[in-house]
Amino acid sequence: MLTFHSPLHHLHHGTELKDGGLKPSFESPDRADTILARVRQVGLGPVQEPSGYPVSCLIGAHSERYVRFLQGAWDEWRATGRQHDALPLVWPVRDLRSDLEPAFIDGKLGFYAMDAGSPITSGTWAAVQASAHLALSGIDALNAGRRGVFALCRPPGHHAGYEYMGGYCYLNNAAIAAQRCLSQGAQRVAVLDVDFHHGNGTQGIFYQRPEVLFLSIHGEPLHCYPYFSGHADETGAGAGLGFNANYPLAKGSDWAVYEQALLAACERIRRHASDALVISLGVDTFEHDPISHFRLRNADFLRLGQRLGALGLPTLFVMEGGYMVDDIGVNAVNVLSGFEERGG
Ligand code: SP5
Ligand code: ZN
Repeated sequence: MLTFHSPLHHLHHGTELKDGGLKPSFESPDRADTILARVRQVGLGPVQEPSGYPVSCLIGAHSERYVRFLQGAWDEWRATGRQHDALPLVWPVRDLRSDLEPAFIDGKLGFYAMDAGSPITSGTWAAVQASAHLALSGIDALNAGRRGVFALCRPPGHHAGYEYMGGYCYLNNAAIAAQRCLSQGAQRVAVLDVDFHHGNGTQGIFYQRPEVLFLSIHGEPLHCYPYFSGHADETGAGAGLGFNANYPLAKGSDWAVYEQALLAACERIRRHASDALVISLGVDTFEHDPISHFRLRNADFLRLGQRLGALGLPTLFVMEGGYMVDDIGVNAVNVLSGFEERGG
């Protein structure tokens, strides 16, 4: 399997508000380094750097003004004399105004963020842009005839919405990939999110669109981040009604429980008759993940990959979460190896 990777991810490493204090983020550069090392160790296949793309390839999944904000946020923040990572501190909840973009950076940060987990640092934009380019390059490789491609994205993307960052995510790499797939001629695309956390950003971006089927298997949202989306009754709206499927599972779910949801999701994908499949690949479903609550074991990730391979679709894997760095390489690459056994 072909892997796309960029060393530019190192430019992004920041802090998050956690347990009531500002701490180094769980989402760290050694995550991608460990996965890349494992890709090489097992000889998964060639590793390539991404192509360059214009900013216009990001629009559609995101608004122009949001992308412009991301590009300029660090300079605006620095211009006010601050040197620490930029983090939001006020949000336009419910009855506050959310129709006007604030002019001052502190207001903009809250306007374009869902949480205080996505710091903007001096290197964030360069890393975020490179991460999206990995996903775009992955789609181009599928169009050139590849059957499975791995975009080793970092920062991750699935919590980022049409106009907001959050949950360590800035640009929604999976959504940007699905959007490109459609613009290159695909009629229907499915995005299956297997990260422990609900893919709220991807869901929101495609909620009203029938050509993109979004499915997510995750910790049930009354108890698990992101708390405010991911329930089973969120099934799409307007023309997209029936093209969104959530499979929330109880804390502590193991492979036996997980596999049932996975089989249901696979069946739904078959019915959609998709031309291509994008997998939001989070491995924070691992039993020892420090921030998540499922109980998947190393070998279960192979089984997951086998099920995905059996769908027989051109498939782009986009890296999302996974915070047990010791095992992140083994678990992510197990999914990819399983895929190749059954479908490669
Ligand atoms: C891409 C992705 O997986 N994003 C996840 C973002 C989760 N952010 C909130 C984490 C809160 C964790 N609190 C756990 C405290 C453990 N001591
Ligand atoms: Zn996650």
